[in-house]
Amino acid sequence: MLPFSQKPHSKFSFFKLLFWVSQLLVLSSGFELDESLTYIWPLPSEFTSGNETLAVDPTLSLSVSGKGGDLKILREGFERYKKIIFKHVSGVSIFEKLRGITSVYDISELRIIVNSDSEELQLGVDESYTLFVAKNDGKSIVGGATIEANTVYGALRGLETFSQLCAFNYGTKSVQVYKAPWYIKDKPRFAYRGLLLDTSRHYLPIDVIKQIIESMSYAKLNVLHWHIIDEQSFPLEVPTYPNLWNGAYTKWERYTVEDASDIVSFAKMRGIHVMAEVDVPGHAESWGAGYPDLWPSSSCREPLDVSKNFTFDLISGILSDIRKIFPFELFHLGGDEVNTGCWTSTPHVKQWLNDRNMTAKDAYQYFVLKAQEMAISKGWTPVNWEETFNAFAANLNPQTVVHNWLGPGVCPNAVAKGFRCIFSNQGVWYLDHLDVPWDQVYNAEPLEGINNVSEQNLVLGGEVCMWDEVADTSNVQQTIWPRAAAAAERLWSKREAVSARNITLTALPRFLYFRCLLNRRGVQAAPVTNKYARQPPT
Ligand code: CP6
Repeated sequence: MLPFSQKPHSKFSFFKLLFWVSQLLVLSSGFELDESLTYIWPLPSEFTSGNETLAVDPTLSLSVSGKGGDLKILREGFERYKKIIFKHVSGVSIFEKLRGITSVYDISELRIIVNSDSEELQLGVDESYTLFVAKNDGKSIVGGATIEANTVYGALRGLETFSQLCAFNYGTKSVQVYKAPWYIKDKPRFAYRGLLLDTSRHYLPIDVIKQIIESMSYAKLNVLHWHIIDEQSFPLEVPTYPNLWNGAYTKWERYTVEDASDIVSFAKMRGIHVMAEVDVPGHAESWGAGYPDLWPSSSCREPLDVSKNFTFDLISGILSDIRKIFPFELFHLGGDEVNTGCWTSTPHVKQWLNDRNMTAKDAYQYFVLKAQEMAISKGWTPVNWEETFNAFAANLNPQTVVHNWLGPGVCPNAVAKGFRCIFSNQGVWYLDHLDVPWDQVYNAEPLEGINNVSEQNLVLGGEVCMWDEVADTSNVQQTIWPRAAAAAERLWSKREAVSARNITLTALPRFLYFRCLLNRRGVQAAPVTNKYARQPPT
């Protein structure tokens, strides 16, 4: 007797039966994750879910309404997310096979309502949204998927969340939403959720910066702090001072004005601000490659020469040129790690200080305040590393945003004095510190030590820092991810939700899932190294 499969024209095939039984098993088992958890990263502020599984049509269409419904940012955002959601759909799914017999998809349309037609992207822009995903029973109007947001940027956050609900089922070869119906009402905890990228220690090509921006949007990070230039290289074109980018490593490792503008508009399409940094007066040795007069002397090349008018003319020229590139209201003027010993040991600078009866510290303050005035006169709000606050808080312009890095202490002091603050404690949020495990990143709390609500409101948020001495194109994404995502949830989600006692149970499985999501989307996120998170001290 021939085995089943070799029987000619057999109607009944054992293997066909096996196939359909396996499909049934796949459909019924569906979920291998802990169903008590919500696999959305960062966790939304309010949500409810159910226990239905819905199938999403790979020809998903967009229907828009509201004043902002026709914005390009929304339409392009939808197309991007459609590619992400259906990335792994190829060949014929079980639903495709059934199509024609009956309407097999539960969700064929995504409705997006955007109330405002403003594309203005400034700090504190409304990023809230609601997302509703339910079975369309054909009668009621609530079925299907609906995002409602006040701004197009809220809609983008809603699209990200929707894309995370859409899981590819490798059994049915289709995209499904588990645990429907979903009702999500979400908004960020902090307005400023940053990532610093340093392009001076290693040059990063434009497309790599774009990939990083794209991946930031997956974690709902919203500020790229672009530390463009530093002592090692000056890769940016400044038309008014065309020799400055002689300080680039090579002429290939440079950003034209057009490149920089391209990055800013790419980020804007994803609801991401770009805050540029021109770090003065320290960290500026590379400026002198084009204009050696900026160096106090050839043996002592930074900080920039405080005694020359040329130094300030040049800074003013840089700021005027790049004001056209960077519309974000915050602008970073650095001010960290200033070795004033170079000034006092250089005769002509020493003379200049003596003539004015100034100490080296006075000169540091003079320099920082002068740079601040320039930034303010060009319509920017200045941000400075915390050393400026630590050295002369009383004289710092009250608009200044203090950027913490030297340990956890400065934000409580800064907000008590009425300054706004950004948290970046190097012990936990410096990504170049490869030995810091994910749970320490996760447990870092920007409002630690700040109990008064009006003072808490002065903390704009926080930022993880990717100093690139240790990274270039070959490993930058692996170094940023997944740990930047731990900070991203801390900055987006409610404090109660991220402060659970046992994050091994509440956050780790979700974090592992998000890391895998990054990998599926083509982001080379590194493994989570300590899966067995330590608990916060009792
Ligand atoms: N470059 C600049 C850096 C750092 C800072 N500013 C830095 C300092 C210490 C560590 C990591 C980075 N490389 N411009 C400090 C704000 Cl551990």
